[in-house]
Amino acid sequence: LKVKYVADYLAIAYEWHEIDIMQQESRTEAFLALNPEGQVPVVDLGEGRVLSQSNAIIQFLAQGSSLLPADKFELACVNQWLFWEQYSHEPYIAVCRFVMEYQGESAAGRELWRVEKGESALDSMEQRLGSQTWLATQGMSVADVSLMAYTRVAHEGGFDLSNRPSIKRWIADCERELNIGVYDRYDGG
Ligand SMILES: N[C@@H](CCC(=O)N[C@@H](CS)C(=O)NCC(=O)O)C(=O)O
Repeated sequence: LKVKYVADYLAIAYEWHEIDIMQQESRTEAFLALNPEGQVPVVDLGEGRVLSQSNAIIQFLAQGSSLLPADKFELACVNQWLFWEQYSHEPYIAVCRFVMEYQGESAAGRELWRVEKGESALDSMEQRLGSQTWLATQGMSVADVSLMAYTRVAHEGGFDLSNRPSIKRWIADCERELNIGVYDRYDGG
């Protein structure tokens, strides 16, 4: 969805191919030829240029736009949050959501250590967003889009945002800026 949000925001045309990982569609010969890791998202840019890793893709798409600063230090600040997302947020928030939404586990069935790390990640974001409108820079950047994607569905992984007003304010800001409805979910179309 991060990729879709960025492409739509920047009015970049694309053809969307839905891959059902639960049906092993990311394990076909054709898919593995695109990404040997067998993971979505993957972007095929043509002429043999294929990119995987969501944050690499959105950073590529956002070059030259308001979502990616030209200033070297500001760019590094964006990268700081993109790396943080992959190491300190996604493995906990997204994985807890996966086990609940896709594997049918209850909140109590989540691994405790992941829950603790996820809560800690949300606490870090709440603190940051209590003093900053956007995570990395003065305006919305790909760091916000990246972190917003799973944070806005964190409740589906058993995380409670109700006591985190700054995160809720920031999600609403991102949704408004990206023109994503509060209850708008990707429907495969
Ligand atoms: N670090 C990667 C993670 C990608 C990832 O975990 N993709 C999941 C779906 S969200 C997937 O394709 N899982 C299938 C599998 O690993 O077999 C990114 O941000 O793009």
